[in-house]
Amino acid sequence: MANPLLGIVLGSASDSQHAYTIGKILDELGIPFEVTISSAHRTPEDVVSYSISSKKRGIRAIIAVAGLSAALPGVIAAHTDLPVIGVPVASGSLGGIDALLSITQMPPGVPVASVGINGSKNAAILAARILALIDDNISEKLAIWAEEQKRKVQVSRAELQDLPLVSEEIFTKE
Ligand code: RP5
Repeated sequence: MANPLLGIVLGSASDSQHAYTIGKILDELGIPFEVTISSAHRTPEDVVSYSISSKKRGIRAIIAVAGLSAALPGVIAAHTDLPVIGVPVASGSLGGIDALLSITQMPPGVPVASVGINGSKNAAILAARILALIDDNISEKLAIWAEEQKRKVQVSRAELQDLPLVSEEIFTKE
């Protein structure tokens, strides 16, 4: 099995669904990855040691998934110069706005890229685009994947043309 190029860090086991979403896309693109759970607030030492060791172990980008005050992506970015993508999770009273602001409002010099709330699919694709810069195989798979997405939209459009329009049904009833 190939060494992982991408690290996925979840702030909690309750964020696991995002690892599945990300992992599915990475599998499709043939990108080896690893997943861990580590909390910036509950296990800060573990987050630091993971961040410091990642680059030496061959990791080339990190996706950090966290809800609520979501310090995780920022703490990781403070301890590595690898690109870090944050996924703000919709949880708690503020529905993810808290996590989105925490992840995007990093101080100058310690950047974290953020996708939208629950945007784990885009995080996977963005990470793949970063890795594609150093790996032609990933670049080719990404191009094929994008073509497939395009084809799905075109198929949906063609299928729609065969369906009766809702508005037509309404007019028929009158
Ligand atoms: C964050 O708090 C986690 O990333 C999770 O999204 C949220 C709730 O965590 P649990 O209380 O479910 O562990 O740290």
